[in-house]
Formats: sequence, structure tokens, C-alpha cells
Amino acid sequence: MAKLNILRYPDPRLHKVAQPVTVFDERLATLVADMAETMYDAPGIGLAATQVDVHERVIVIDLSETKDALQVFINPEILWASDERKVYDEGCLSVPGIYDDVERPSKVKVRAQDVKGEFFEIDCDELLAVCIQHEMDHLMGKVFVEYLSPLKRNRIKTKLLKEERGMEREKQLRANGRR
Ligand code: K2U
Ligand code: ZN
Repeated sequence: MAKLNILRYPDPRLHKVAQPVTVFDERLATLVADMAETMYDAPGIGLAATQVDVHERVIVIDLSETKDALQVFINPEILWASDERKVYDEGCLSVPGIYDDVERPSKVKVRAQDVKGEFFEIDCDELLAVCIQHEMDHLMGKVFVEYLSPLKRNRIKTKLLKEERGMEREKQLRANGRR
């Protein structure tokens, strides 16, 4: 297994639309395993393939305290969403350190395939409903900051670009032996 690099907003690759998975083979199983390892290491409770620069419709989620209840959603689609909506203070592994309120349907019914290609349906509520919708946005090239005001989004973009430049400078100094 391998830890994969998680793209950081505002990397343009986060806005690519993922393609459906058509071949359920060892490569896919390895991708799922690598995504799970990357998610647990981050740590996070969900991860979409888009975030690791793989533009296929693959999501991993684990809401368990013991981190031993991995859920895999391949080619997920929402069959039904409640009229009732709830606000959740969302974060994102691609937007580190930023949390803000996002309103979404409180319940969704999702159809997806497992890693072997078998179809299943699941009724999602509470945190699973929030997480699956957040991840499915990623597969459509959408990052949660796009639900925020342009002012907030631009401030987040500026902050993360400044951090990125600082990390690049630090890496350069270490490479030159000056740190
Ligand atoms: O897409 C991601 O970056 C994964 C998110 C999943 C998530 C987003 C919003 C709300 C719930 C889940 C990361 O896991 S964000 C980190 C995190 C960790 C624990 C609870 C909530 C968010
Ligand atoms: Zn995210």
C-alpha cells in the first residue's frame, strides 16, 4: 500500500470531473487500499479519488472510532435527497485548517458499486449523509469553499497560496542545507 499526495486548494486539478469506473480489477483494489491508507494517515473520515489526482468515481469513508469500518463507493449516484436540509461545520483535507458552515439535504439514498462491481443501495443520514455528499462534490470537481461567499473564498485562497509558498521556501532551504 502507499500514502498518496493530497491536492491542496486552489490546485486546478481539484476541479476536474471524474469519469465512471468500468473495470473492476486489481488496479482498482490497489487504488482503494491506497486511498484508505491516505485517509487514515491524514487523518480524515472520507476521501475522494479527485483529491489524490485520480479522476475516477471512487470514494472511501470510515466514520468508526476504531478506524476498521471502511466504506467504498464506486460510481455513486444519489437516488433521493430529503427536502429537509441541515447545516454542518465542514472541513476538507484539501483545504487544511478551514472549517465553515455548509447546508445540505439531511438524508440521501445512494446507489453505488463495491470494489468488485456489485451494486448496493444505502440510506444515509447524519454525518454519513454530509460526508458522502461532500465527497460526491469532489468527484464533480467541486470543493466545499464554493458554497461560501466570494469574499471568504478569496481569503481562503490567498491564505493557502501563502502557506504553499512558505512550504516551498522551507523545502528549498532544507534542500540547500540551509536549515
Ligand atoms: O473530503 C475530504 O477532505 C474528507 C473530509 C470529509 C468530511 C468533510 C466534511 C464533513 C465531514 C467529513 C475530511 O475528513 S475533513 C476532516 C474531518 C474529520 C472529522 C470530522 C469532520 C471532518
Ligand atoms: Zn474534501
